[in-house]
Amino acid sequence: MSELVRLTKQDDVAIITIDNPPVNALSPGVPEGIAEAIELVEKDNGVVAVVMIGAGRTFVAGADIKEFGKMTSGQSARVDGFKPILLRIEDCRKPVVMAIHGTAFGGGLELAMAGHYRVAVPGAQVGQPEVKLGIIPGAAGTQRLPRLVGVAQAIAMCAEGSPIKAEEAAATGIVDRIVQGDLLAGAIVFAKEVASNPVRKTRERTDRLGTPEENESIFAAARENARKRQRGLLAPLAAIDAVEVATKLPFEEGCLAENDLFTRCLFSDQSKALIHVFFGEREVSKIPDVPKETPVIPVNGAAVVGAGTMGGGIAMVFANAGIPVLLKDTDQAALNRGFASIQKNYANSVKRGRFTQQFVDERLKLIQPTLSYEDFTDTDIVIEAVFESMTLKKEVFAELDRVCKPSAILASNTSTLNIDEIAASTSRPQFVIGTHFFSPANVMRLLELVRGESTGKEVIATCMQLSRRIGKIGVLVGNCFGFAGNRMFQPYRREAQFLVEEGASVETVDRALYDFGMAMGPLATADLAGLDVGWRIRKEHPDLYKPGVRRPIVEDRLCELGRFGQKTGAGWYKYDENRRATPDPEVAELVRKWTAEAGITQRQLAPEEIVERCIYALVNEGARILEEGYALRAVDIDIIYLNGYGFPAYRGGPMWYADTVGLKKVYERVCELRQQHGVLWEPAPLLKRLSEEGKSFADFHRQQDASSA
Ligand code: 3H9
Repeated sequence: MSELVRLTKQDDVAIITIDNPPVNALSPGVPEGIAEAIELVEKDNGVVAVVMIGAGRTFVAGADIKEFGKMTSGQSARVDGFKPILLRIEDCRKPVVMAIHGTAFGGGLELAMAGHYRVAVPGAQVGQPEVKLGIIPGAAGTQRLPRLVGVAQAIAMCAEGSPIKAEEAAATGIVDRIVQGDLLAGAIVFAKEVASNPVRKTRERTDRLGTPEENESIFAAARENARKRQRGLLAPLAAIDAVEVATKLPFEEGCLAENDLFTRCLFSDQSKALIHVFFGEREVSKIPDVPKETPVIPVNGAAVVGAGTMGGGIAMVFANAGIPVLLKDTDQAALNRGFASIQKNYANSVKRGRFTQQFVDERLKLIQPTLSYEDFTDTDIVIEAVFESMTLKKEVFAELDRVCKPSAILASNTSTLNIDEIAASTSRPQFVIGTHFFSPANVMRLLELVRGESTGKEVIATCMQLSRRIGKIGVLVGNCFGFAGNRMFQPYRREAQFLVEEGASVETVDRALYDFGMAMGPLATADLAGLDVGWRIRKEHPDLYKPGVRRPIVEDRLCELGRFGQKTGAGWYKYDENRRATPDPEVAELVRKWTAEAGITQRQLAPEEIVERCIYALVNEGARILEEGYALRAVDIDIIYLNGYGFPAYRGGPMWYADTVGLKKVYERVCELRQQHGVLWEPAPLLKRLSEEGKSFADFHRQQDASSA
């Protein structure tokens, strides 16, 4: 028998244990081992029932996702081998009880549904998360699940991909019993109870499949919902189609239809991109010179300096993770305003059903407002979130250095400023790091961790671990102006403005990028963030612009007119009291006037050119960041853009997208743009080199350790 599957016996119950750490994925050897074990128990007259269970921390977390890459590159043809094994389990004449702890996801739930009964420990989770990988369940999940839980619930699980807890699974019909205490012992007791029952096969059930009349409106609503909430994604619609087939065709034909849809999704660019994202999200936590064993500093209490929007959001992040947090500002009025805004935020979450009142009350108790640094003496980590001014930040850090215990991590939430210069105002630069949260901090998942030249490895390891604990995805970047995310965003935004100055309307530019899949267009995003932020930075850093090189003219002038974006009711758009945007003819008029004065020729711009100019500007700068070592890998940049800048996950991130287009094509277009628009489009050397070598960004691995990032 395969080493990955064990067969043992307790009394007259056979126990099949799947043991493929870390998550018991259905890698080659596992399905075969299960099949072999079923044959053996079928033949063993001393066995009256079977329990199937996962070793270690979980039941089966699904197919081995690494295998999908091999399939789509033609290295393996195993797509459909698992389904006959599931039929074999279902046809076993002895009841098979699936014992679930941890997660039964994807192929894991499909395996569980082929059993005759399912028991689970409280808190275990079951789900069909395949859509998050751009595919649909491929081993009859879309056919068995509606037979167990009904059409509406099956659609919700297959098309949205969100798991449900064992308790809910018991209420909906997936789980037959919740086992308190030891799972294996409970499953064996259950197996003995049902040993003499006739086996019931999920695939033969039709009682929950509904009628065509009932189902019609359910499917219509699901499709509308998927188009709206999972914009641009193909898999959710395919999953709905597959569940619909289950209501119309016999099981075997339904499986064939599911297979067609599954294969089409698996071979799509979207699936490849989303699988890249799955592994990328895990890869970013791996820092070559900060090994897993690096000791971490215990974090039991935090403090935030600055009770503005950002500081308040960060305090909520800590409180939500159950970490007590001090929130400091310089005067009582500012502190009151900050705290009131936190309360309002939480109240909205309760209204929307995200949190219960009790949860919120407990979190609020964890946030302790203060006016004094003297309360910081025992704090493990301080996040400075004051106004973006180097002078002010240095003052704050000097003060923190004075009051905080020697092992405290001193972090700055700066989005652009030099971490080394900030660190130099303390006596402990090895404890200083950048923690760049994204607005709104309590919502956005990205946390850029900025490594200064002295930042200690323990500090990095601690912040990486802390990111996960506070529900963020931490990505380590180097200390350059704007770090990785904002440094790339600058040319992206620059091109968006140039396009408006060359004749595209504000709405046309935003629409083109929205249709590409961005969460918002670049100009609407600028209005949301506040145009004055960049304006202030440009005034503070006139050196960012080279004499004789074109620079955008409109945004600074909008700022001079007091149009700072949403917060002032006007920016690129105008806004009503609910911050709903409408195009502003006044802006169009002003742009015409200012560009005529500047002698900029107006022309028609197609959406393709708009997308290329904005996205290739991102890619070209990303290539520089990568080559200069300010990002560890191309995938780190992708994860930053997906989680902090609304880049569509189904395109994999800007660097993956460029790889998909082909670097040769991207490079040639950048060269054309260089000819048309000048030095701002100088191709990044890495883009040129990889394109000439026929390689991709994914192929780029830095030789030395990435100590600069
Ligand atoms: C599917 O089943 C299709 C079917 O319909 C069948 C068709 C025939 N495969 O996340 P973690 C690795 S599609 C390969 O850090 P956690 C992961 O990369 C699949 N590897 O742990 C990581 O490796 P490393 C449907 C996998 O405790 C390590 O395991 N299933 C897989 O935070 C630990 O993972 C899913 O989509 C896998 N399936 O979370 C479930 N899963 O240490 C995907 C994990 O080298 N998995 N790895 O970086 C998850 O959601 C989470 O991993 C899970 C554990 C919740 C299970």
